[in-house]
Amino acid sequence: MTAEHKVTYCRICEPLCGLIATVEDGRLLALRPDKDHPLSQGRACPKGIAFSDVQNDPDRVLHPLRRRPDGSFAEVSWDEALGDIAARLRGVLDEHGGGAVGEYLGNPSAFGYAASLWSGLFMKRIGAGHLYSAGSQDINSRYVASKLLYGAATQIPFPDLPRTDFLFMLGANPLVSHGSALRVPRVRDDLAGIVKRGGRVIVVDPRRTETAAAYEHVPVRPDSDAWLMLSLLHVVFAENLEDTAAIAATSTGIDDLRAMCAGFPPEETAARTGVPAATVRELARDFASARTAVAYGRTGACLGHHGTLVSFLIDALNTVTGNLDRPGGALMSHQVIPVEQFGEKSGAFSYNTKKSRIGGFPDVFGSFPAALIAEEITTGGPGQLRALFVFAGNPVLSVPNSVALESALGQLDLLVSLDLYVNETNRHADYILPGTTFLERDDLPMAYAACCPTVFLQAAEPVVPAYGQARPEWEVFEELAARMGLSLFATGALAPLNPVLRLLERRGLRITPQRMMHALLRIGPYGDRFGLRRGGLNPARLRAHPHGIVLAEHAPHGVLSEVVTHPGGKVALAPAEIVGEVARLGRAPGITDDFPLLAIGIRELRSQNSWMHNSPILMKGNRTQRARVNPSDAAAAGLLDGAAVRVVSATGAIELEVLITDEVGPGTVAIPQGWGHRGGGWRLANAHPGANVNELTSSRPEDLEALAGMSVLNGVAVRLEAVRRPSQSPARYSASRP
Ligand SMILES: Nc1nc2c(c(=O)[nH]1)N[C@H]1C(S)=C(S)[C@@H](COP(=O)(O)OP(=O)(O)OC[C@H]3O[C@@H](n4cnc5c(=O)[nH]c(N)nc54)[C@H](O)[C@@H]3O)O[C@H]1N2
Ligand SMILES: Nc1nc2c(c(=O)[nH]1)N[C@H]1C(S)=C(S)[C@@H](COP(=O)(O)OP(=O)(O)OC[C@H]3O[C@@H](n4cnc5c(=O)[nH]c(N)nc54)[C@H](O)[C@@H]3O)O[C@H]1N2
Ligand code: SF4
Ligand SMILES: [Mo]
Repeated sequence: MTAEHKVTYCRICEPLCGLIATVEDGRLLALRPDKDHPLSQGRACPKGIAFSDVQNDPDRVLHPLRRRPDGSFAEVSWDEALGDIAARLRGVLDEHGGGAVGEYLGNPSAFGYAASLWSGLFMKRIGAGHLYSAGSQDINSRYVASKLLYGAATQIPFPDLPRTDFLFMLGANPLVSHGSALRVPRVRDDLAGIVKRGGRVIVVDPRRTETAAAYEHVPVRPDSDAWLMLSLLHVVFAENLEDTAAIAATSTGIDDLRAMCAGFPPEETAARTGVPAATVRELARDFASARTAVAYGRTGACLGHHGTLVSFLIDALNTVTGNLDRPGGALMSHQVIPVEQFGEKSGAFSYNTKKSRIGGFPDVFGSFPAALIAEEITTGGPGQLRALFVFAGNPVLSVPNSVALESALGQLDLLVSLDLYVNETNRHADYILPGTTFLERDDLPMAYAACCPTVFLQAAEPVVPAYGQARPEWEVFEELAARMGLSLFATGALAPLNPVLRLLERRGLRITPQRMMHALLRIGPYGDRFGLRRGGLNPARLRAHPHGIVLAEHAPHGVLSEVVTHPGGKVALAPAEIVGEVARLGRAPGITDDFPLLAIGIRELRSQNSWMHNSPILMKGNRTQRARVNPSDAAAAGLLDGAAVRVVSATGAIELEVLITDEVGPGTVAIPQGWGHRGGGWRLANAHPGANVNELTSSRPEDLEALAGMSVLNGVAVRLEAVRRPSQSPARYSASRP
């Protein structure tokens, strides 16, 4: 057969860049960027191209696996695996109830719609008491900030990059991450465009990152952004730089916000933030007086001790300067397929409707902090976690205090993983079920695709049939429900979709995730209303435009009063939770004599969290994980460049190679995250293990962020110790240097 070229899009990270897959006989030969993609226009990053290594990886799990008593895995049939899982789950439910069952959703689950929907229905149906996700290590603080500000957690404002004159970026490194909670596949061009138009890009970051080096860098001490943002707002108010008309029209609580900021003049916060008062004053003036300006923050804003507060203050700055919901400012996220609108209606995007058994944390979308999983497994009593599904996740590397988590997993009665690999987490599972890659399934974008300055939609068909016995993950949950005699639709969770479901029923169609999404598409703002609106979107029209359809050049503005669900459609600038959090400021542990430095994470261009280190293309060049240490701190600890360092925190210690550099300031240590491979089925990754930063981070409830239960992954107090002996522990780090 001759090779075919199939249009698709990448689902590794948020830009969803267009790709062309070369396929022969149902096998992928290669991936290349799609020149005809309206947004990415021929751009894709090394990970996207290297996904062919994952698709064709000889180490990929292609059969259901059952763990043997000796820890090795044996292939079993789907029938056997699902039969046993259903029976064992039934046993746990009969003995302990749904409160003993849980699920952890990893990051890749957010890049397909079907399985997260169906697994959610399944968990709801069995009354699962434990839902967790990568969100508590990533973005839940952002959601909670939005819940407090707008009443709608999924309303995540994003910077209108093509039109802004002033981008104030805090804790994001889009030249490497390619943007997060922001869909701009050509982010490099978008940032350059701002400066070309005569605008400015400010990057607030403890590290001189790739993005910071390319633009105006404001170095900041880790975990001090709350003080910086309060000081910026302080100056705006003290110097009467606010937009009073916009404030009056769009918000409530301005007097309380002003009072909250009064105690934080930049002269008093400079010692903590490391940002000189004059710089803060100038930034505040420049931001407020720019024709248009927008503040944007991402994981560096979300993962400190005050992640919800920092995310909140970023939006508050946009609001009080009149830059929220206007061109060139922050635009409200805008969905083509109104999944989130229905989710908000059905109550799926809840906050603080229940509390975690351990720690008493508020739920975020029904989920609790993943940092608590270990203690939820090891703590007896009603609601003890006994059966856990891990879907597209590797929490043993990604969740704080991974040593505790890894040892707790062994106590579960049932651990089931749906994944592409045997990883550090599911090597402890009873069953590993082979999931499909994004090239093997249909998709429609969800979630952060709504944070796009252009209104755009692209649908993807599978470009290759599932390899081996891999199965779409949603079918696994449907099949389990069937084997347990449960209907997924009996809970009322889909009640807001009843008209859609009835429609499918009337047509005699089985309810599948795809049919549900297509129905939502058709009744959504751009849909064809099942023929009532000429030219509207429907599945056939999407198929006719495989590169996607630009529905509007610019996302809408002036929509605040429609999307904000607070009384009068007004933004709440001083909710009690935030007032309380400001009052608590400063009680976070911070540095001590024992642990005088603060550690932060690094994302790398050729990694995707923990799961692409088995790709030969990405691992080329003898990659090494290195801790970045400032020369003064290196001298104080007696470290030599290229030698090994032991990084010690109150939770644990890791060893890795040190890179002495002034890209981090004194007092800051930066360490790449996503490493620490050992014992999974990914052989190349195991040969370049690196160290797991989450052996340093804390899972103690008192160490989590208060409002969203976020893991504190940046600003972790540590000390450095020179490792004198020659590097002898290759299981911990790779000592080789390019
Ligand atoms: N210290 C520290 N820790 C962090 C962070 C940090 O900055 N510092 N970042 C955090 C962030 S932002 C995130 S998102 C989390 C990520 O945390 P996780 O989601 O727990 O971890 P990943 O490394 O993304 O692992 C994803 C898993 O999904 C599998 N997978 C990939 N694609 C598919 C698929 O299509 N189907 C199925 N079934 N499986 C698939 C991969 O093989 C891999 O095993 O880590 C967090 N942890
Ligand atoms: N190549 C690549 N791309 C990725 C990923 C990957 O692993 N590799 N992961 C994907 C995922 S899951 C996500 S969530 C996104 C994240 O997208 P981004 O948030 O843009 O990614 P990061 O590179 O983690 O950027 C966070 C920045 O915050 C800085 N920072 C750390 N602590 C602080 C602090 O206290 N204050 C301030 N102001 N800054 C701080 C860090 O130095 C870092 O530069 O990236 C995605 N894209
Ligand atoms: S930037 Fe993200 S979405 Fe685009 S090609 Fe790279 S991995 Fe894929
Ligand atoms: Mo993430």
